[in-house]
Amino acid sequence: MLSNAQNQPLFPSPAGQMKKNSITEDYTVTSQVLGLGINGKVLEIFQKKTGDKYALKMLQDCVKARREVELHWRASSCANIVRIIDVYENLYQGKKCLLIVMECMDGGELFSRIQERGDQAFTEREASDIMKSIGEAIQFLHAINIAHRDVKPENLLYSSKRQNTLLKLTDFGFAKETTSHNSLATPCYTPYYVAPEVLGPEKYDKSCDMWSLGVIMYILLCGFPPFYSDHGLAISPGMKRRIRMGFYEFPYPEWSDVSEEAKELIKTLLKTEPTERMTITEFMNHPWINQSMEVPQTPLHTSRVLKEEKDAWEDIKEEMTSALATMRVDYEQIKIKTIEDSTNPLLTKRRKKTNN
Ligand code: I85
Repeated sequence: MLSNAQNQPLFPSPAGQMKKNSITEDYTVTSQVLGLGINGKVLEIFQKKTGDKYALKMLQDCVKARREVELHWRASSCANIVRIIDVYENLYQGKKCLLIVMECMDGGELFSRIQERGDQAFTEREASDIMKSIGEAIQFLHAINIAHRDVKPENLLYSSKRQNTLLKLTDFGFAKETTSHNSLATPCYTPYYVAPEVLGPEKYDKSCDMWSLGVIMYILLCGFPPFYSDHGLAISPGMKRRIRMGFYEFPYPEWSDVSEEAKELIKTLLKTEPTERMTITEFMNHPWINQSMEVPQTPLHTSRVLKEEKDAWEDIKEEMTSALATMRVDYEQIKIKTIEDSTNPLLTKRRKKTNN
């Protein structure tokens, strides 16, 4: 079969097969809402055969929903990504729906866990372990050329299996394939001569995930985000400016005892210029990540700050959501710019041809 450099088929068939029978034959669907996403709610359901609990995400069938299912399905074999069990294509209230059955993550969101901790302080080494788990998910995705583009606190959920609690990434609603199929599949040019900009600006989409890693790592180490708005508006002009200019600090007293290594790592993740930002491979090879046993067990202020700032948390989450939305749009525009500004000979030749 034809395949690209990553050995993925060029005409991918869905990673799994959608079921056409009614979901209610196999599962008891409850009205218990586990979470509310922007494009659908997540309900608690039980498999009839086993009585086991699962999570159900309901989406109205459309191109976007199909892309979400397809990309999530491909990513589903990663241990740090919420696993898809089944997908149903059903008619619900006269509308075609895609019903995603997922493993049920019943350990709650990442920062709720840290906030609810007792006296035992959350440490820098624990933060390193958490960042490694999230990194594993991103590494898996980037290796198969998927950018998640919505890595944020509410999409990081814990499973609460007695022995091994695992942190997993969910929601592929904004995920994007970073390889343009047509460029390699269409035999217009010998691949050796293809300029990087012709293959598409995959760097920008992936770098969005790296920025998210930087923000999450920052919050893990102190309990508040690096950028926040001045008047509690979801995203203010001032906040946008600070993000663009890369203005943030490591204030006293929360950051006083945090290692320089951790601060340096954050700085390379929060670089304003997306092309300068660290890649996932560099991140996973960084000593603060891959030698977490050497990371100091310094007690952090995180748990206390999260408790004290409980009321601000909803706003903080909203701010990260809008910052990511802005970034996705901005990177889309960089893409157009780089192609237009390109002086690559192949493109110039093409332009001359089309102008004639
Ligand atoms: N289990 N973003 C916030 C949830 N198991 N959750 C969100 N997009 C998704 C909800 C709104 C994420 O794709 C979401 C998606 C998928 C899930 C999901 C998947 C699997 C869960 C939107 C829970 C849960 C279950 C039991 C208990 C608890 C949580 O959310 C808790 F511990 F919190 F009480």
